[in-house]
Amino acid sequence: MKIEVVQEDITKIKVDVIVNAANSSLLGGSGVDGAIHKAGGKEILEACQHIRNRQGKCKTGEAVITTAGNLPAIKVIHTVGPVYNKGNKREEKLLENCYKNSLFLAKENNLKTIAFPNISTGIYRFPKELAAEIAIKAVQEHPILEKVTFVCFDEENYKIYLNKVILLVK
Ligand code: AR6
Repeated sequence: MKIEVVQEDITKIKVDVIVNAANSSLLGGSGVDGAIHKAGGKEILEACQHIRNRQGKCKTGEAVITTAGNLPAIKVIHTVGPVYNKGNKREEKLLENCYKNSLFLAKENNLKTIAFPNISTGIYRFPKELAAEIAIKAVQEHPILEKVTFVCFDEENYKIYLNKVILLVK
């Protein structure tokens, strides 16, 4: 499985599925969630509302899949990252679950290429370095797709990921 790192707006990435760092309401928010809903259009929100009506809120660490509306991707996986609070192990496990469950859901839907944002490292305040370690490890431990793209938005995350992924290749 190929792993790549780019600095981009995830709404512009052309892969089979992009992942959204959503909240448990699934009804949108700011940050990457806001950007995905804004660029993807109302079809994504309608699909999220449909899921809400069927199953209620999405628990932290879990993932659901919808259309990608007007985005270049085929699908969007919405996963709910943990809010970083005191840094107990549960937050780490929950973040790992976001990556793992998104990969499994992509595989189940016959999607081969996936792009992840840096889940929980914005409004949810997860330390970036630790979040990157968890993300890369989770992906490496589940090499079930053809390609994973880590889409970093801010310079700090981009540098952290570049360092870690390059170290990995060597
Ligand atoms: N493309 C890629 N990455 C982005 C983009 C973008 N267009 N915009 C921001 N990021 P955040 P969280 C990066 O706050 O911490 C929402 O309101 C950003 O630089 O979007 O998981 C939800 O509804 C950061 O590295 O998500 C939830 O309530 C990363 O995306 C809450 O925020 C995640 O930052 C989730 O918080």
